[in-house]
Amino acid sequence: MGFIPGPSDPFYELMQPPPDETPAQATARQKRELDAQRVNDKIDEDIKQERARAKKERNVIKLLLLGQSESGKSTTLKNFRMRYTKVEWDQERSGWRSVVQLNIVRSITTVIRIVEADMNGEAADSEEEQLTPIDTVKSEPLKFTDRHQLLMIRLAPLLSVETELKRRLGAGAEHIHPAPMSATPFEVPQASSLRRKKPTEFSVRSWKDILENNSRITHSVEAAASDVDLQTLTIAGCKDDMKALWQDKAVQQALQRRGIQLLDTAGFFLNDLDRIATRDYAVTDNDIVRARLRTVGMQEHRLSFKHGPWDDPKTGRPSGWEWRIFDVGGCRTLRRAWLPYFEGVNVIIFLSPVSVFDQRLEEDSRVNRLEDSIILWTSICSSTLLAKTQLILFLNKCDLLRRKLKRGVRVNQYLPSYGERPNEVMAVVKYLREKFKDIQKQCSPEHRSAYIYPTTVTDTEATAVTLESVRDGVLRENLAASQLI
Ligand SMILES: Nc1nc2c(ncn2[C@@H]2O[C@H](COP(=O)(O)OP(=O)(O)OP(=O)(O)O)[C@@H](O)[C@H]2O)c(=O)[nH]1
Ligand SMILES: [Mg+2]
Repeated sequence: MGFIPGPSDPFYELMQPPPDETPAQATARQKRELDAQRVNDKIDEDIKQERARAKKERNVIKLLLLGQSESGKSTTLKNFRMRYTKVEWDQERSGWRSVVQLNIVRSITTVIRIVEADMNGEAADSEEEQLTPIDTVKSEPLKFTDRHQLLMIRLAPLLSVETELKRRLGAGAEHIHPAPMSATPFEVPQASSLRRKKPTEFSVRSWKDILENNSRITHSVEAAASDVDLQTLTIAGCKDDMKALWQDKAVQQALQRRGIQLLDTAGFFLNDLDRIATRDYAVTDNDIVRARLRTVGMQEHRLSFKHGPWDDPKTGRPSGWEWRIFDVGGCRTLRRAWLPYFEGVNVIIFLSPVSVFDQRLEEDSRVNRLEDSIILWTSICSSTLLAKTQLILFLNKCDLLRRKLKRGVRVNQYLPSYGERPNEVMAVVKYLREKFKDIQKQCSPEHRSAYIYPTTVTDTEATAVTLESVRDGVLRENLAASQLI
């Protein structure tokens, strides 16, 4: 309702119609006034809605997970979900079975590819992205026998298993094998058809969707036939041969001389074959956290925390916080897609793996992974769009750093600025912590503090403690910010 001045008000005169107004002019004036009133009402309504939205959104925290590919973004998201959305987590559990199985098959095909390359005398160069020089057993001929050949022929059915698992997992599957879909797992293709260049990694647009589908399929198959699916049967049937190949001395040597540390690669489960390559394999929390499924799309997950700072105006009860966590693909070609999510983001957790100082990017083998991570961090800290965003840094994969240093890899060989500092985990983490902190201080457009955690996000117990601390820190900062609204 607009302001209507009375006769004593100075505006009263101004608001009176002209004394010589004709009836047509009066109608036109009234229409004009009505239109103006409608516009006013619309503006008032918009303002009201914007205020209500801002008030509602006071309880929403937008958190973006960033970092290069394989830095551990999705694994961090899994930790959040395992801890704070247990019901959904359990619902998706059976869907992860195919992912773990696919990870196993992928590891075995990698082993076979290496062995066959060695049998054929192919050069042992640039197989993997490791920069670690290939030294020790370079010139010794490896002793591969008919037994190895036989093992590989017996493992050939895994080819069809891989195709079928990818088909089941759905969109994004890269059909790198020429094996026809109709081939049953028991038809034995030539072992040499397993030989090929390093395959592109299987990826999906959103693992949330495919897991929902996949767990439905798994459930319905189980319910309908109360039987085990063909892929699980084939994998179980190949268990002993997979173990024999993986544990073989000549195979281990072949991997070693190509600088391949399969144990440290994403989605490694070959040491768990006894438990996983079985008909009744039950997926554990730890398996889910370790399973590798590359992200190419954006995934949004929502968590709610019961206790928020505001009372719900309807019930009078405290209304909780809602966290919207966005997980994106970290591969170089996908990074342009990050930009739209910078708008209004409250928190960024940036993951930088500390164990990658001797590795190159898979998507560009000229670029050192640690260097790439530092460049990314610098641009995030410098972004004016993110000037008010709280930055949290996870110096991740501390366990892999420990293993690498134990193997005798020297940091200063790849990072000359590391100098003569001790070649130990604590010292490396401290050095990198200072480096990232300095960049953050120098490049941030506004003053902000750095929250830095050394992490191993596959260690769910330790990560739970970190997440509690992150949660409290984020809530504290955002409470202060939202009180200003
Ligand atoms: N050993 C070890 N493995 C880790 C750690 N963090 C992540 N991983 C593993 O590394 C692999 C890659 O992790 P993801 O979380 O999928 O990486 P991402 O950053 O989401 O990668 P993209 O989706 O390609 O951007 C997975 O198999 C994880 O289990 C860690 O701290 N230690
Ligand atoms: Mg991911």
